[in-house]
Amino acid sequence: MKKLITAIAAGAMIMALAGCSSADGGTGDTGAAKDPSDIVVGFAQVGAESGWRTANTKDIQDSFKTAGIELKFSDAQQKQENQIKAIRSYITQGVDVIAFSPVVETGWDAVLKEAKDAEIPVVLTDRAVDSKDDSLYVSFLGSDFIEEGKKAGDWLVSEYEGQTDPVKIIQLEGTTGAAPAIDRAEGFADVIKADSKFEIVASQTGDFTRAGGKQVTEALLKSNPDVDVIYAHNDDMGLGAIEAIEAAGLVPGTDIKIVTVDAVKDGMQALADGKINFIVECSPLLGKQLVDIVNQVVAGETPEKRIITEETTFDQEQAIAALPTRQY
Ligand code: GZL
Repeated sequence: MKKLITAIAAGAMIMALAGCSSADGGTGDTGAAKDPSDIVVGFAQVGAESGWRTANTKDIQDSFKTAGIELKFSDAQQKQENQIKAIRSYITQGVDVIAFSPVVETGWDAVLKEAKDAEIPVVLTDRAVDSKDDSLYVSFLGSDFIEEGKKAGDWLVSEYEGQTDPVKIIQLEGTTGAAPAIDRAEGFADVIKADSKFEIVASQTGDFTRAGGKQVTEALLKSNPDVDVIYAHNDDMGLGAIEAIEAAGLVPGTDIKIVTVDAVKDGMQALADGKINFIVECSPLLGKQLVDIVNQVVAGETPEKRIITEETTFDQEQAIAALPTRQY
């Protein structure tokens, strides 16, 4: 009898030791960092609509290559249904993490719920979603677009300090429904409303493209020939506006001042040439930070919920100085 009790006790001891020997109590998930070569990430990009987007894509692809992490990549050509399709495909493939830049703010809850049910963490990069349920994504990495709009407004206020005559503004909006378009308009309006001389006489989307900026400016110049300023939500639409202003026989940067957002090389060159007057930077270089977030998530750690990128502003002198070493 004594031997039997000893044997049972020894067996129980062995079972107990086996249970606590693995950090996870035997579930297999130790929470230890996975080898980068075993990690697979699915990235659903907006498209290739602007110089900013091209730089953003390159930086993300280069960063994951350097990290030795497999990146599955899709270009949605600025269509939400294509991004949703890509996310569903990543869920089916069972990737470790999904990351994407939502082309517009709304309409994501269903597919993000599917990712959550599949226990695949989602990271938002660049643009945000308006979902009420922030458990649907682990982190947002990108700029504060309202702040960017405010910086553009602050420049305009300082540029027209002391003037009492009306200042007529055309606003070239980004993609309708996109977080940067909504927020850059909000931040800009918040600042200029302090002085009634500023008036946005027309505001229309150019969809963040150079062609869109040119087309909309051509039309709006016809109906607003005495406009003073163009506020474009990105450099590419500002560069399109330059083409339209010159085609109308006017001098961009002089007859009509232009303030834009992004600070990509082509925009900075136009600023150095005096065709754009001020640029608010919006950094596309999110790749390294996204890799860090992926490594944290895969290791079972919790990244910060909102990570705002560092960025500045440029006037003509600063653009001339920055151009030679500009990365994008
Ligand atoms: C901003 C990004 C915007 C850029 C545009 O973070 O989403 O989209 O400002 C790009 O150039 O098309």
